[in-house]
Order: sequence, then C-alpha cells, then structure tokens
Amino acid sequence: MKMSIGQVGRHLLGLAVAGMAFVAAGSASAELGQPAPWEHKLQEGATPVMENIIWFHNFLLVLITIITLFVLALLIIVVVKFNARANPVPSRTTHNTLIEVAWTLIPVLILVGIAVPSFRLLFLELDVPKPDLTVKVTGKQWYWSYAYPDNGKFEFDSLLACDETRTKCTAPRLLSVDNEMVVPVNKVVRIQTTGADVIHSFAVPAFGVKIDSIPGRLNESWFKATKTGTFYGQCSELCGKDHAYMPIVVHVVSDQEFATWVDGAKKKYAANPASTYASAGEAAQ
Ligand SMILES: [Cu+2]
Repeated sequence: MKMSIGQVGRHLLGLAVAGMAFVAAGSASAELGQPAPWEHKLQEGATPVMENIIWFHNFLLVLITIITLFVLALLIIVVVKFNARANPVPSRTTHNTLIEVAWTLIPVLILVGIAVPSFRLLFLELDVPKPDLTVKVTGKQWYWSYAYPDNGKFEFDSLLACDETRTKCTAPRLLSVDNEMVVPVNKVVRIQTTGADVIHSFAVPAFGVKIDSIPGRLNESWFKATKTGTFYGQCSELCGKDHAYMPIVVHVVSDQEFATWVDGAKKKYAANPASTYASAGEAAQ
C-alpha cells in the first residue's frame, strides 16, 4: 500500500493533534501546588518568579527545537546530496566569507537573546523586594522549623504526617505535614533559611524557590504567592537517612485567615515551644 504525500501529511497532523491532546490532558489533571501523576512538565506557577521560569523554559524549548531541526535538516541534506554515489567528484571549495560570518554572528545573537531574559530572571530571583513578612526556616535532621519574627515571634516544628504506608491519610503520599507553614496571599514573603545540623535545601516548585539551608549561614530568598491553596515541596539536598521524609507544606490564605491563624498559633506554640522531637534533636547537638 502506497500513501500519497497528502495522506502522509494528514497522518502526521493526526499524530500532532493526539500529542497536543495528551499534553493538554496532563496539565488538566495537574493539581495546583503538587506533582501530578505522569507529570512531564514544570508544575503550574503560583508566583511571578515561577511564571517567569516557566516562560523562560518554554522559550528555550522552542529555540532548542528549531536549532536541532535545522542541524538535522543540514545533516540529512549532506548525507543525501553529497554522498560518494550521488556526488562522485566533490567540490574543492574551502572558504565562503558570507557563510563564515553568518555562522559566527547568528550563534552570538542567539546567545545574547538567551542571556538577556536569563539575567533578568536571575535578578528577579536574587533581588528580594521590600518584604511584608519574614519567615525563618530551619532545616533539621529530619524536619523543618518555621519562625515568624514579625508576627508574634513564635516558632514551631513541621513533621511528616503521612508515612509511606499512607494509613489514615488522604493528603499526598510523603508530602503532608502536621504543622503547615502559613502565609498570606499577594504578600512578599522573605525566606531566611539555615541548617541546624547539616545542609538541607528549602524548595517549593510552584513558587520557584530552592535555596540551601546551610549551618552557620543565613540564606535569603523570597516569594509572592498570587494564588491561595496548599503548596508542596521537599528537602532538596541529600541530608541523611530521612532526607525523603521532611516535606514542606505552605498554605497560602487570605489576610483575614492569616491573622486568625497567627492568633491561634501564638497561643498554640507559646504553650509548647518545642516538640519532644525537637528537644531530643537539640539535646543531641
Ligand atoms: Cu534535609
């Protein structure tokens, strides 16, 4: 059975449509703030930084695809047109000024075109705007502690709530915690992070935040969540045997809900400044 060029074209179009439907279905089933099953792309962004990261990623993906297809096309042309059988007497040309200038200049322009948005993104990430509140995040073996110095000066520990057996647990496996970090929506949150024992890394994919928590050093990052919801992250620096069991949960709420939570948290964590787990960990240091 022979297919005409038109038929081949229609088959390819059909495949492309099916591929796009698969990608669209993947994003439709993705839940905000957590990895989706069969996820094959970045998590949906919930901060301006993450939206910029996603834009930059897609921009590079398009660019890299065009370059790869162009190089592939050149290779195919060379293989087909200039093999020993098709072209028995090769040309002895060695220089072509126009082509040499073009293949030097075009890559330079492409790299400049990548560098401009790349540096813009880097400055957006590193230049912390005037913060509305600061949360100090301490990585410990193997859980996180959150301190709110501007909102009542309380501190609490955040431990894994669902173990891998997932008994009595509706939240995502290995991602939920007993005490979540809570922040208000549309506010600049400055994250200051350090490690109490070894190097950990505070990372929340939907916020575009990943910053090492290093003992004896205070690292700084920021995010401004523009969507309410529950956002999941994980320690992202191999920190010991329970590295996989110290998830991060950030609950983004309205201003009123945040004020209510702060009132409750002040009382709750004042009465119980450190959990037994924390006391044991600190005693061991
Ligand atoms: Cu860790």
